[in-house]
Amino acid sequence: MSRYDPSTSEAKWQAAWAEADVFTARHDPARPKYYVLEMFPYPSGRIHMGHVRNYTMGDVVARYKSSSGFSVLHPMGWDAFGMPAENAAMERGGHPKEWTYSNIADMKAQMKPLGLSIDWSREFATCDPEYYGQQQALFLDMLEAGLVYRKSAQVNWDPVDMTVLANEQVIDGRGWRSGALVERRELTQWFFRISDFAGELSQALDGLEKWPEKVRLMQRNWIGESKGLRFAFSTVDAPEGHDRIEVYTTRPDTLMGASFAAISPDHPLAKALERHDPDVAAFVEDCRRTGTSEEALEKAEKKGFDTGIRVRHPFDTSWELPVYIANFVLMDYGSGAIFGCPAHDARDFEFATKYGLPIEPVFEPLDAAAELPFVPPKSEPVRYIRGFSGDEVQTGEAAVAAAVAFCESNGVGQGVTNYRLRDWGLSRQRYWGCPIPVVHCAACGVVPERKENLPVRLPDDVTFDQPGNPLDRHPTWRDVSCPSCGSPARRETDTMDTFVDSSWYYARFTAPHAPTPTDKAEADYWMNVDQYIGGIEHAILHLLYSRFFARAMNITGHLPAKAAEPFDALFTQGMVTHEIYMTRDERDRPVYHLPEEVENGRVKTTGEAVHIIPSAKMSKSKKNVVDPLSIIAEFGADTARWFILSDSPPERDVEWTAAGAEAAFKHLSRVWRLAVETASSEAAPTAEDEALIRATHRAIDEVTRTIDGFAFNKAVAKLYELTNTLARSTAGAETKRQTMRVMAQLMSPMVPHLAEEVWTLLDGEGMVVSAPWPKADPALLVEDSMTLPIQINGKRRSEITVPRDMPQSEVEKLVLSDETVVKVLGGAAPKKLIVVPGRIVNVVA
Ligand code: ANZ
Ligand code: ZN
Repeated sequence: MSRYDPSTSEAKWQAAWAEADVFTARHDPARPKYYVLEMFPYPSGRIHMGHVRNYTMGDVVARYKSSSGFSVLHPMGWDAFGMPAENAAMERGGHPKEWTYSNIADMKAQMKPLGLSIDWSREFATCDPEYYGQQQALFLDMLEAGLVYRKSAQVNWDPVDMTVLANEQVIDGRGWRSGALVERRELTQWFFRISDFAGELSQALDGLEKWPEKVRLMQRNWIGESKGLRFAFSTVDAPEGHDRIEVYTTRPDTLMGASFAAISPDHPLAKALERHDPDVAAFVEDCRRTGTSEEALEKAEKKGFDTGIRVRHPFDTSWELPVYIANFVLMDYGSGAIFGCPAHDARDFEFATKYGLPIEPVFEPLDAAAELPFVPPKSEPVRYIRGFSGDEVQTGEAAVAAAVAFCESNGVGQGVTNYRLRDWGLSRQRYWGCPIPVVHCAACGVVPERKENLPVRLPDDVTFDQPGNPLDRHPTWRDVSCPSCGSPARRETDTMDTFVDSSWYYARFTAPHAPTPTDKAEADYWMNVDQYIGGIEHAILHLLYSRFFARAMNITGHLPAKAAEPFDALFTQGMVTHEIYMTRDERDRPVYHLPEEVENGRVKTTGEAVHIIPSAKMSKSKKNVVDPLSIIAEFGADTARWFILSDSPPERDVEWTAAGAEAAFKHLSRVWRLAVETASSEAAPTAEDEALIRATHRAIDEVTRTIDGFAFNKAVAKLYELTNTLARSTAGAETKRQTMRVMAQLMSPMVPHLAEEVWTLLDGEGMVVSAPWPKADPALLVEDSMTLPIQINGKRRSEITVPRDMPQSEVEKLVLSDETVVKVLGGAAPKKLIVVPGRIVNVVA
């Protein structure tokens, strides 16, 4: 290759790597292992620049670790179940399975040219029966261990699509696809007992030091640990069996400002009242129409229904508070009942104002009169008018602690820790997911499928011409005999939430074809994932569910205890952005144009000037997308990789520009030209050799450190610098060749194809992919040397050059071995030897 020509070179090296089988992960007990994983993609059919960035980063780490002596596991798979496949089948016909596998084939073909160091022998899709069969085995083990259970729960029901919707799929009270008004329904659903692990999942976040702080914070907030008081009101005039109402409060310090109690529309007391009172029934029915999410409830107008029942205040039994049913009280948080203190809670204030309830402050600001509601941060000192401890001025935090202590010592309730995290509902009334492997038998109830009958396969012969779950109307699949008693029974037709599939795939990669979910020896060797890389959009659910599954897999014997936290280090990369090009049509509506349709600020075909909107995340709707394949076709994969690593720190957004891509290509071409020149040079060694050797070692040191620190842009910058240094250097040919070989090694994680080409040209041994990572010689890194004059008997006679930080005793030794000093002393010890640090050496002979 005399000209830099990635089009032939890249395919050639990819074939050579495959031939040499260099990316197959090997369980080698003699070597340390390194497991690097990028979040596996959903097979939408097209890879985009976000994928390119994500996989390139993982690839840099994988290649670097492999060169550094680690046995590397760098797998890839497909998060392949989910709604889009089913929607495609409904809209365009065809089968979700065909759609999915053909997309996988397409995407894999698009990924291959990137030259990623992936062990493709471990590839799987979560819709492979082999994978989901093991997921079913895992489910059965979790069922046996009590980690999964059934209960009746409120769900968002889309009456047109006949399916349950997640909260995010309900938009303004309507189904996101059908647009139908969503109903709240009570259905029996499967749940993972993740809330049992809430405390542990929250506390263990402290130990995840190699995770971004913001991700830990997001998880912590989602789990939502709070400390408060649980106590019971005694009731007046309540139906039988309801003489107590338990409440949970995080502000027991405000108890003396209580003006009402409120229960959830789903509270047992509300249900009891509903049976006899049509007004209650109507109110409760109305509440159920709003979505089930906390957010929906937060936004909805606060509504209450006065039940006529009262409760006694715990500190003054003659003080009675009315009991309302209120739409903002959730049944599955705390105890589904509250007391309201309108003076110090905005929601209670709105409620009390609406229903004419008293509003009595418990504390005031230190300096001014209180404007109600007064809701200062808990850490702020305030003046208590009606508190529980002697101190008038204290923070909310201190007052809460004092109130809990006071209540406990008076036998009114107990300090408790509560979590916002709910159990994870995994049932989906969908076809394209992992079947839940149980059977419903009239005689035996819920019966687990026998393990030897796994996988419970999805039937292929289904159609999507009717709404609802095709499994429900597939008699030969649905109707089975009970695995326990043999009488006619029905398969569970719900499938699992696709988050289940991605909650343990990292464990399966350690032994993708094992006849059990994992293989102990393999899991022991490969776990944990040393470096996980992905998008911040998965910072909450996916990571939390994975952390739960790792614990569940430990309990069920499928993962070692050390893997309770499966991801040692997490990196969340920034987005790839691009300018948006817009014109307007005759009715002033925006029209967007692809970057390739625009030149010099004008639409190529029409000459119309475009309005340029600043860079934003690449998105099809705004057409600010660049197709990785077209970039590879134009410049090669190495250019795409180099550019996407070069411009910004990996955690920040990177703006894709045509000029940037071109500059990257130019640089790589220059490196190649320099390599060709260097290879044929015959220049003799010069005085410049040492300087170039030093620069080379400094580059080794810096690139190594910056790759280790995930600062790939800095590694790239250093390689630019080394290229310039080499180009300008007048060192001899041999030294230059040595530098060029090191350059090939240092750039091989980023631009692996060009690196192989350069390495070969300069007679590197074997392929650079298998060459050990270069080591910087610490002695050559010491740039900070200094020259000290040596005075002998007051006269300057010589000098020495030493590292600036050399200890005095070492300098003395060097002085005594100086030629002139040795001559003058003639074998005798000096009378005096004084080193003035940084200045001068005095020798008295
Ligand atoms: C009395 C009170 C007075 C409260 C006050 C707040 C301010 P966090 O902190 O998010 O955990 N609450 C308790 N259970 C509830 C439920 N099932 N549905 C709706 N709200 C509920 O929230 C705890 C606070 O939210 C509790 O403290 C309770 O109101 C309310 F000035 O009790 B508080
Ligand atoms: Zn049975």
